[in-house]
Amino acid sequence: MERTFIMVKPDGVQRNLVGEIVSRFEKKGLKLVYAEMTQVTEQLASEHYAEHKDKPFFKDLVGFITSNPSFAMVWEGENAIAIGRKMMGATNPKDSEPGTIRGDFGLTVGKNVIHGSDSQESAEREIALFAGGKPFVDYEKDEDKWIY
Ligand code: RTP
Ligand code: MG
Repeated sequence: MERTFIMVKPDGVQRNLVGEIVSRFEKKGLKLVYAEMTQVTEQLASEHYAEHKDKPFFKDLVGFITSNPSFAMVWEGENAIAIGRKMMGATNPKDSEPGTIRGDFGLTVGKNVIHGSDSQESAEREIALFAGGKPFVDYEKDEDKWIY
């Protein structure tokens, strides 16, 4: 089963959106296998966003993501990566569709509430970065037979 790394960014935590976001993923039918309230360090942020290290917004991005705690999660399910990205909506909330998390709760690209892996490769890398060596909970859900 596919796994994706999803993280409520500091603005989402401060704005009390953790429960709403967890609820949306639960209701979609994905399964939570890891969750942790975490203070992202500068080193972890720089590794996580390494693909953007030469972009003009990199310093602000790292500053923002390390400014306050985030809520890191791993969700499991069929096509979890692509579905997570759809649920988040476009990077810039001005382009995110209503009904998506960024579309419903974001206004600016610098504070866009949520992160989600964008490919299989990113998901594996990000899960290892944030949750490597941490305990994952492997469990069955009865409702899965009504989802699959
Ligand atoms: P994320 O990695 O956080 O899930 O976001 P994403 O894939 O939708 O977008 P990405 O291109 O990976 O950009 C990472 C984050 O950098 C910030 N950003 N700021 N000022 C700007 O023009 C700009 N562009 C991107 C956003 O917070 C974006 O989520
Ligand atoms: Mg990205």
